[in-house]
Amino acid sequence: MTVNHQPLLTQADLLKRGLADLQEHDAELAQILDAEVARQQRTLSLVASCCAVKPRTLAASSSVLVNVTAEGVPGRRYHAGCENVDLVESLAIQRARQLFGAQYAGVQSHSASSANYSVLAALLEPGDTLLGMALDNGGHLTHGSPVTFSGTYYNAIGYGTTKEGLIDYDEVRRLALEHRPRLIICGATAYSRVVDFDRFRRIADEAGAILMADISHIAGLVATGRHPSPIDAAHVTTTCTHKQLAGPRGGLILSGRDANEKVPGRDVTFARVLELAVFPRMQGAPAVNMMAAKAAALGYAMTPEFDAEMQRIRDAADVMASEFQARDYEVVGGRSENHTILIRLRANMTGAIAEAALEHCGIVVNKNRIPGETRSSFVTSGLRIGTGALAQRHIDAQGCRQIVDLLCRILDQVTPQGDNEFTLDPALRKQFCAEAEALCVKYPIADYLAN
Ligand code: DSN
Repeated sequence: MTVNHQPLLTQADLLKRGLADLQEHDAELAQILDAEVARQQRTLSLVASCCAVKPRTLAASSSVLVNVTAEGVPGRRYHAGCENVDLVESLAIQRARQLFGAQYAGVQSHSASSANYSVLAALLEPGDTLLGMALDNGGHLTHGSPVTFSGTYYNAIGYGTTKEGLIDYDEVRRLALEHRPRLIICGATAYSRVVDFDRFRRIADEAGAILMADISHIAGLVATGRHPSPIDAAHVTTTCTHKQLAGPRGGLILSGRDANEKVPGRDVTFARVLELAVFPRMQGAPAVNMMAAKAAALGYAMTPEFDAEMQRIRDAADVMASEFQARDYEVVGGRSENHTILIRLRANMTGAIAEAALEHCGIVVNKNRIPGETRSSFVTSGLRIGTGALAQRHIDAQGCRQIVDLLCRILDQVTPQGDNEFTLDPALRKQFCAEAEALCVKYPIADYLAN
């Protein structure tokens, strides 16, 4: 029998065909996706948890690996047909270990929240005590908030910040010795100063607790040495891959010097517990295409270009914090030592109004609660500003000053009507939009996306 061999399709063929098919057969969806591409180029994102993925990462996340079911880990799968999947996952693991200097890396978690869930579920029994940073003070939902598993399955105790907005390490120690938590979480989503991981470890050791660090917001600064690393200080470190690492939506679980130590009270190492924590305990088959995208992002994170981007994040945060202070805004914590600037808004301005008014003018920020907060998390009295996406636009000091100036001028012209409503002269709004768009043109994201 003669077999008529068709040329095999390549990844590039499929991606090109997919884009063309989407335009031709699903114009409704294609238009929404194109509108989002335009929005991301035409608005200034100051969202602390956002940045843009490189096209190579986007392509890897759209790869045919999405078709493969691959429960298990490289070399030990419950499914056949995994030879390329094994290579992809091994590459992502190797790059994660290298980038962070970790002995153990797990790359299957669908997000940092699910990574946190996996770690807690594997190391704690329901009802055990957990000590984490309170959400109101800059922690994360999964660090003990009662609206998540972490605050309902466990006896969650929250630590906070001083009135100046700094982590109150004395309070952390006092609470740790009083409540003897099985696990302490350090790391934050709205905290602009360095986290002293070594001090947390000393407190954890004194209290007989396991230490978990969640570096989702600062992973790029940690990877490039611009923030102390928790990898050897904490027993376990988690991070998402989609903030500073510019990767896909996903999570990593890492461990350093404790990886091959036994979990206190158990005859099993941290590395083995962490591996089983994700599959089969928490997840089934991993999103293999996302593991490929993680590998792509981690590869980029080892380049001089990424290193320079992380320096721009720091430089921009310093300039912007000073500019806000020069305009008499309080910067919570006194200054920024990472990518975040948390500002206290003026008395009658709420975070909800500021966020909405700025978005109307082409600037995207987050409302955020601040120390001593009296308003709800839907209203708030603060704004959280991040410099990650600006760094990808190759922002310089002059651009940072112009953005703070524009942002403050907009807020000065907004008249709040209660907690959520406001008025802003339409002519002024049009002018502000034009200024924001001009800054997007002056600092285009296209150069970052060029390769
Ligand atoms: N953790 C949330 C944030 O910091 O914005 C979402 O990633």
